[in-house]
Amino acid sequence: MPQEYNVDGLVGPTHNFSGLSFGNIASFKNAADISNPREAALQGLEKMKTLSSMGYLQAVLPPQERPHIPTLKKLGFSGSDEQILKTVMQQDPSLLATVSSASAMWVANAATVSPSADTTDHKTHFTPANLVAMPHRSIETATTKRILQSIFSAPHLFEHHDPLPSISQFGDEGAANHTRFYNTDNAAGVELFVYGTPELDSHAHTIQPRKFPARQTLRASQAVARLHKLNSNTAVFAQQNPDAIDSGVFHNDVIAVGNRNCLFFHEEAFLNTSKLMDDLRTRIPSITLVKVPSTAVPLKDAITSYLFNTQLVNLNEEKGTMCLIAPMECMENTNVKSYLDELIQQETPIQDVQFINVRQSMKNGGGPACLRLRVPLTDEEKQSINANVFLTDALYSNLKAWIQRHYRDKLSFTDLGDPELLKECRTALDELTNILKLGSVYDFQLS
Ligand code: SUG
Repeated sequence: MPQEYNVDGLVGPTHNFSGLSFGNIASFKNAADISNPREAALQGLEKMKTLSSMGYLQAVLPPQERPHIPTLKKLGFSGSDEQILKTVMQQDPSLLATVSSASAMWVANAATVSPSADTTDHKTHFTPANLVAMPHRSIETATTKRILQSIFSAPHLFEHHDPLPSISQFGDEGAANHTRFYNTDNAAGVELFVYGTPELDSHAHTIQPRKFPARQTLRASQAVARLHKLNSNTAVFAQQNPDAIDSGVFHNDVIAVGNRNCLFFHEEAFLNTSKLMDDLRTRIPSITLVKVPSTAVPLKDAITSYLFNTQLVNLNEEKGTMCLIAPMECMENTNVKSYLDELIQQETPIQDVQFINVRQSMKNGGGPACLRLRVPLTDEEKQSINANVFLTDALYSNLKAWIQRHYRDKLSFTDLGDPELLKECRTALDELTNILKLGSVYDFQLS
């Protein structure tokens, strides 16, 4: 049986609120607020430390280089980095925000991962998400691939695919729309792929959201399942409820979370809930489906509190009990808090809730689950990894000191054009690749 690692994204030095994500309510609401990158990064690191102290296996993924000068060069800007920043700030300030986002922190969107237990070639497969729906996110993909390859480097154990073609019909948002279930008596799991639009034919009459974009397509989900060598027993597909997308559910992990043989979801999450339930029950007979009614938690409360962007983790492996790692915002929402108080008294696997503070990330629509990529690894796979990415007390202290050394405690839009910020970011990341033993993964290290 593979063991699941929570691999969290470290928040980058340019964490800011630019309102870049259409359809993500928090991102729009907090646009132009002044951010605190240092606090954001420390909150993320404390989350990792908390989970690790609770006994969960924890690792870390690095942030990316921002502002991303190579993207600006591709768009025709030239001169020194300083000149480019100045010109973009004058000519197209919103483009500067686009290339400066620290959005790579939400590593649930970094890639889809299928563990060796599920794949017919018994390798662990990675497909970096192309993130084509959002320009600021689409520039993460190439570096993400290099980082994943550098960490999971053994070719006989790990298969790294290219991102799907960068075309909206193949829009792929990675693990945020992917959940793996498994039975303790069977090493192979079942992988649920949730898509926002069928998009089988651009002229076909399909049920789609009308207001906000559906970021994941069925074609993309099917392609990832094919690349990962899953079959009809191990891959299940379901469509998101378009009305939920139009209410602000831009990824499925905003409205459902699964672990082992339990799916915790809102009743308005899926388009054809009963078919999905049947598909899952056929493949995982022991599955518990915890459906949260709108009468207990209206969709709006689920979205603002991020009740479902929680991490659902095993509490007692033998008993099959689980714990929800929830953002503080769930404690502060009356409907959600009373629902949770009742839930843990009920006969479901979910028997505990722990609240954590990731407010800086939440203000951009990224909760605890967005900040982590789940990577199940066998002992052999774990042993093959030389990068220093597994959280130990020493790595935690190193990363804390590194954040305190390099991160600003205030960032507004005008700071994004400051050439010093770019230098600070590169200096910090150069040091980080040494701490994490990653080699050269950033454009500024490769050019
Ligand atoms: O893609 N927010 C991210 C949040 C991603 C959350 N991830 C998951 N649900 N798995 C997004 O919308 C906002 C950036 C800004 O507005 O400055 C942003 O990119």
